[in-house]
Amino acid sequence: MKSLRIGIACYPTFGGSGVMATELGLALADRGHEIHFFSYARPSRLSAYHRGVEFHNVSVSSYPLFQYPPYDLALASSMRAIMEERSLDILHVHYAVPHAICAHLAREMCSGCGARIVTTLHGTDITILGRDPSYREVIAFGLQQSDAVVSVSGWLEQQTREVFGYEGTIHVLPNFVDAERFRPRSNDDVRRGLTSGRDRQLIVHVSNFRALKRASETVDVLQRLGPESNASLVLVGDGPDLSLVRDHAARLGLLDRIRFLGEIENVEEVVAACDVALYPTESESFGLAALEAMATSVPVVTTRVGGVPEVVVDGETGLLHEVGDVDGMTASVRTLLTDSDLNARMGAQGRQRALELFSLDSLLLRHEQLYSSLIAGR
Ligand code: GMT
Repeated sequence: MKSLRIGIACYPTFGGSGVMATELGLALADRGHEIHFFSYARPSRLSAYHRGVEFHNVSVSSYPLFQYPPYDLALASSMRAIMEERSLDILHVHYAVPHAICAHLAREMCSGCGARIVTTLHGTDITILGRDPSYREVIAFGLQQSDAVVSVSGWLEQQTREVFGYEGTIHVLPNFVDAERFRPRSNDDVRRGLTSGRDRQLIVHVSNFRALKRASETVDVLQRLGPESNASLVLVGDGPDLSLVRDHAARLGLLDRIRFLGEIENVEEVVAACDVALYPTESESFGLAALEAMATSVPVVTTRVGGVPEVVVDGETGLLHEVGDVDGMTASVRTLLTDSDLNARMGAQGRQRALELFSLDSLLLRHEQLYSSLIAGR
């Protein structure tokens, strides 16, 4: 297809929406498109120079009258400037708040700019902020002004219809995974490091440690596995609840069986060195971390919430439980740590599913098709 000029706005953090936006932009650049990222800091997966990619750092000036410096206005101004200067074809924003409304404002301010606006909904922009009276109407307006609305799961599409009574088309383009990067590896070195050379099995949890991830329950599972288990817990990422998790582990006397790795760039190597991935989450529109574990052939124990069952098939690529069912999750983790045949079978089926339904290549193509159809209808 013809090379396009595409603007992408996202959050720069380790959260799934920023990761998806960045990976998509980098892959589009590799296909020959010109990509412009907008955010208040360099996205975490955009650390190196990448051909065809420019990053526009949105800085917000302070002023004595501003109790809350208006990031959204600064973002809209930056988008408008690049939209005009580079004649952007597409402005693809990830996470509705405030990005969708900024994109609309940018286009309104730019005379003669014909960029098509794509808004990808990621989860709490609909399920939490969409119900908040402070944001509800502005999100609804942002959706109406978008030329295409994308949701990362069928469940989130339904939520969007329920919360907003939205009747327009919603394109379900799920999260994807780079299956070359997230692949099974014989990671003896990493594994030896994580186990301090001892014979231990590894449970991994990767998250942004917000309350809804219920990360403390990973520690509860470790405790309930009991002293007879040789399992250790590997916690990857950072966020508001991490210190609570650490305190909880200290109270239970489990600190020596937990590795706190923080935010790291080579998540894929760590996940591939582990035996089971554990996600006790209470809300998830998709569950990118579960998909990444599946791609590395690591079976997933998680909850039956939101879009998770569209990703993890119960009894096939992992085991699903009700939120808060710590005993159930403990039993599933124990099974997957002791039954190596089952572990290998579920792991292989997980990778197979990731390749068949959620590969970077197929999702890249589907995004290109969406962009083409919008440009054709211009
Ligand atoms: O919606 C959020 O809470 C933030 C967002 C993020 O940036 O991490 O997470 C959502 O988007 C991810 C990427 O599409 C999904 O994999 C997560 O399931 C989703 N989180 C929630 O719905 C809580």
